[in-house]
Formats: sequence, structure tokens, C-alpha cells
Amino acid sequence: MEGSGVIQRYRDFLPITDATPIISLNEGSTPLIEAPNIVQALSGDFRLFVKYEGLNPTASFKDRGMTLAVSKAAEQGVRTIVCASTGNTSASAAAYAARAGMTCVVLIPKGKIAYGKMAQALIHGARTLEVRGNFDDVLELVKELGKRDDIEVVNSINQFRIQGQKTAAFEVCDALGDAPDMHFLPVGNAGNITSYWMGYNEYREAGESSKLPRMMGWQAEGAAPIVRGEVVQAPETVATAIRIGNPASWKQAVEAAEASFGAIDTVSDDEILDAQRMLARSEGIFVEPASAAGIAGIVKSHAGGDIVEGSTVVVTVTGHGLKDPEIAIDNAKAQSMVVDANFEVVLAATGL
Ligand code: AN7
Repeated sequence: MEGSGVIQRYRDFLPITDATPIISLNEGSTPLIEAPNIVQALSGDFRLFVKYEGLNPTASFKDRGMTLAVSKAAEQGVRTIVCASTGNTSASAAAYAARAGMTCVVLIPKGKIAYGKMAQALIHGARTLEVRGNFDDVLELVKELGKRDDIEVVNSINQFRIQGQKTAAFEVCDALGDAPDMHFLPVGNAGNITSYWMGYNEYREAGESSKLPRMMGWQAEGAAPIVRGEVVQAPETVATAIRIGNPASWKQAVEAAEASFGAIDTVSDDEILDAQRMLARSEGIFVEPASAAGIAGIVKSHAGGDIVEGSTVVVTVTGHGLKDPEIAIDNAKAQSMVVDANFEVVLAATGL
């Protein structure tokens, strides 16, 4: 049966042949949700759309690239995939490997990935190694492992990951009828900003859209190597997904920002957490902290006068809020109440 994943839908734009077995979980086709309440809260005069990538099969954007990386690994006869991860790549790799009947090994920085992501790696049966080190140390180890012919690395240094992820830009154009004026997103290893820029360019060259957006990437203040122009040895941020000090696609990310007249800038952990709460409370969209970095970026850009009146703005929220329940409960700044099963008590407690 033909599925409805990104390979089937955009195969003409992807390096697929008749010999490629398609390993898919029907990823992609995520909603592009207008977010007027945030615009109103900012007293802005622009249209804002949220690309809700948390609604992919493993609850992050990584599935778009993973379907292609795993399909190509299967085509080449590889039976083992490995990755380094701050959590979402490993969750996705584990699921697609399970689907393909492959062995999956994931290396994650010890104690630094969100609870839900750990659950995903384990339940899908990936061999899960917690490495005493940060993501950058772990990625170096994975590159060493990848020198073996029988192992495929499925980090975004694998070009099929970038190719698959560009389909999100196609979907945005399909939904809006053209490319937006600006595109906001978080930046960690910088694969996704590279992918979107590739996708927007290819779609315009194919005549499917007429313009290119300014690419606006956001790093966390404590993990902002691209903005600082140097490797960060000990990156720190509440947004563990983007706790990366030496991004693999550094050069391509800078190129995307420059060529699009965009920017890569920083937001603080407090701004990230405020943005997570704001999006959840004013629009009903729950994202993990890293994903809120793009929302925080919109707040900052708007305050700085960078968003032109009347423009169309898209922000990719990359991962679902349920990935990191501990941070969310803390950041909600609200507590549940325990009450007796008594109507008068309950009524009083409702505050109604
Ligand atoms: C929710 O899973 O790097 O700039 O190992 O999980 O393309 O790296 C995750 C990155 C943004 C940054 N939002 O994207 C990993 C990993 C979320 C993420 C990013 C990640 P890139």
C-alpha cells in the first residue's frame, strides 16, 4: 500500500529510486496553525503561523529525515544504525529502526536528555548508552563508529537526513500558497535551518513558490557557538535538545542566514521558558523548551522592530511538550490541589 509519508508525497524532490524500500511511519503533514493571540499580545501587525512538528510519529521533526536515512540504509543493505543525540534523534532512530527490523545503538549525554525521549529509545528497543560527556563528545564517538562499513550514522551529518527534513519547507509553501516572509526556528546542531533553506530554494527553483523567507535561527544563550563565533566547551541551557557547543552544520547555517538576509541570534533560558508558557496558555500549543526558542525569537525580533508590518511569519516548533514533562510542570508555575470528594469542598476549591 502506498503510504502518505514525506517520501511518497515528495519523491520527485528526493534521492529515491525504484530500488529504495520505503521505511515510513506516515511522518509529515503536520498542521500549520495560525497563532493570532500571540500577535495580539505583542500588539503586532503581522500574521503568525506555527508549524507544529511535535505531531510527527515520534513527536519531533526528526522523523522527516529519519524516514529517508533509514530507507537509504536499508537500500544499501545496512542492518545497524547509530546516532549521537540530545534525545529526539535517538527517539526517532529507535522507532524507524524498529520499523525496519534493524539494530539501533544510541549514544546520549548522561543525565542530559528529557525523560520522555529516554522512554522512547528504551521502549523501541535501542541499545542505549549514556556517555559521561556532552553531545559534542558523543558525536565524535559516533563518527568513529561510523567508519565501519556495516554501520550507518543517522545524525544530520548524514545528508539523507537533511534531504528528508527539507520537506517541511515544501509543506509550509503548500499550506500558504507561497513561502512566508520570515521563518523562525531553534538552532542546535544546525541541520534543520540548513534543511529548510534547501527546501525553500528548491521549491522556488521548481516554480512552486515565488520568494525566499529570511531565515531566523535561535540558539540558547549558554549554547550559542554560532552567534559567538567559537566552539562552546561546556554548553548549558534548560533546553537540553539544543545543548550543543559545536554544531555539525555550522557553516551551512551561517550561509542560510546570510544568503536570506536573516540572522542567528540568542535567547535566554528565561525567555525560552516564558515563550513555552505563553504558547501553551495563549494558543493551546504545547512544545518542549528548545522549540520555544523560536517563539522567544519572535518576541525579541518584534521588540527590536525586525518584523515588517503586514508580513507572514512562520515558526517551526520542533518537538512536543510531552517530551519533557518535568520542565513543563516546573515552568507551569501552578500547582494542583488535593481535595476530598465532597461537593462543597470541591466547589470552594474551583474558585468559581
Ligand atoms: C526539539 O536530537 O540534535 O539545529 O540529537 O530536538 O537541526 O540540530 C536535536 C535538536 C531543535 C535543533 N529542536 O535542531 C538531537 C538533536 C528540538 C531538537 C533542535 C533539536 P538542529
